[in-house]
Amino acid sequence: MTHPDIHLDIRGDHNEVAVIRLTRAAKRNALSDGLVEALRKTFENLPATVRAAVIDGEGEHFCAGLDLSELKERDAGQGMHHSRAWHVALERIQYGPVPVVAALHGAVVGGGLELASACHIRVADESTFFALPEGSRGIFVGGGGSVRIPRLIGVARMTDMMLTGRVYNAVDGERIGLAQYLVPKGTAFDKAFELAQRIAQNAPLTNYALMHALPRIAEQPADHGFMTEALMSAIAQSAPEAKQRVRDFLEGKAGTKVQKA
Ligand code: 1HE
Repeated sequence: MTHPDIHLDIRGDHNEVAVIRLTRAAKRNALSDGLVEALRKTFENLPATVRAAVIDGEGEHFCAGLDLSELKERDAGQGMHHSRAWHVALERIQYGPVPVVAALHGAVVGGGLELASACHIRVADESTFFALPEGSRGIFVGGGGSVRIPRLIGVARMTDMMLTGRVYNAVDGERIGLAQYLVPKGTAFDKAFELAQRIAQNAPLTNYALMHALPRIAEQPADHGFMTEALMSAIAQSAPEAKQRVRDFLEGKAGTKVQKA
């Protein structure tokens, strides 16, 4: 274990799902510098069997953001390095080895929302609320929020959240795109785990393409995007596993027919 405030549990018949839990409930899972570093190390050192991950928080809240008790006077250079350390850690989640599902409940605020935004899927239970209190604390986001959050909800909504301290409840959070799933109170982890198990069954190269190629393609000019897509598509379908999966479907052995929703 890299840090007392983080717990890693490897689950599944083939040890394919990593469950990463913030265990600092007494401080609402506020992210100290040590905890941010531990998150980075955890994602850098996941066992090779892991194909998907879930991240959640112990207690009544997912995460209260930056540990404000560590917010000290920093000169510009130190402040930049502090923010960059968050960037590195959260990039290890977004562009790490496996897709990550965030199981959200209670406060998902400040750096907690930045952490959730670095994940690939967000499941919010009905108790979840989202906010960016940085505006009222006289600071700015520093954990990649200004890059990732507008891509989920748009610049106008993020500006409003920071200028006015607006809090979105779970229903509105899901409506505007802060979460992709809304589930009854207390069930976010179960849903996130179910999704992670499903994701873990995909061909690893497809998951890699979705994590590493898709967000970059979406940022490229269309003609570059089409080219990157063609390359990624050719690589994915040439993998032996892809050929086997298509053969299984054509022979009626796949068991993964698309069902009506
Ligand atoms: C904390 C923190 C924290 C709680 N840093 N200690 N984030 C914020 O501005 C959010 C600040 N927190 C809150 O608004 C509330 O704590 C909650 C809505 C999340 C939860 O409320 P509640 O009533 O359940 O708990 P509480 O009584 O406010 O807090 C319980 C304890 O956790 C208390 O410590 P105690 O020793 O008095 O028991 C709090 O001080 C402590 N605590 N949140 C440190 N954030 C990369 S840049 C990112 C920039 C940001 O994230 S800024 C936004 C920071």
